[in-house]
Amino acid sequence: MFADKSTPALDPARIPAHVAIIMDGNGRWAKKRFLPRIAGHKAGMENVKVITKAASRMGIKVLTLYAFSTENWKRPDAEVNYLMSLPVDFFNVFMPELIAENVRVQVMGELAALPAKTRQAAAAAEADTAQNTGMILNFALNYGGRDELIEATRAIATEAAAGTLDPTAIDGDTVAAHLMTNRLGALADPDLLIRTSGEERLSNFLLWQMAYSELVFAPEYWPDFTPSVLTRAVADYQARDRRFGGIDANS
Ligand code: V07
Repeated sequence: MFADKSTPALDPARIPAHVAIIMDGNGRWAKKRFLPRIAGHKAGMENVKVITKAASRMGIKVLTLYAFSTENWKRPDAEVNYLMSLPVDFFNVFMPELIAENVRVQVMGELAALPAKTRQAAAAAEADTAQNTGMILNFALNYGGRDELIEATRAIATEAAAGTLDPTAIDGDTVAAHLMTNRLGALADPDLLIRTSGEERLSNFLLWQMAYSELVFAPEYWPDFTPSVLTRAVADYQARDRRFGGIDANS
């Protein structure tokens, strides 16, 4: 990240189309304030709205947010129950603003394992914003990258065994078409991954899709990740030289 705290100017022609964020540090944010962890998750949810608006106005086309991983079930029951109520709260509180902002909500992950109220809130958020034509706000809920690849492998093997898919024709497009991001079409792969709170790991997020993503690690806890920190992360991205495994014209 930039050493100074000023907000840099962005090149409007090179805004990353797909930005993914691991929203880490809500518990630590709360602890620092002697608050319960769930207060951190509530502040984190408020910040989802703030950053969604900022990203949409910046010209980002897809914002994928890692809201709940398949490993988060290991947390105390009360915390998991609270997390499962957040899509419901989000829907009740923020949906009118998202509709006004022309944002389209999509949800990916192993949704069948979620409580009915959580699944219904996610389905309602998708349905009520399905006509919106602006930024896609893509929530990863009960998502795990390895599980996604296992599921894709199973589906591909099933088609091959049934004779509807020629195994020698399987390529990267075949795999991509069987991932949960296939609905995003050409925008399935994040250009930029941001992880907040200083941790520098992928933690089983979009493994296939992040093969060529630029990674930016921000020290701020998620509730403290402001629109100007987002702007700095995008400026950091714009300062890099993306090669996608090839070599660049200047080298
Ligand atoms: C969650 C708030 C953000 C910080 C990180 C964890 C807590 C928004 C949603 C959500 C999900 C689906 C949907 C609408 C909203 C959410 C969970 C946790 C489980 F359709 N924030 N948020 N879901 N947190």
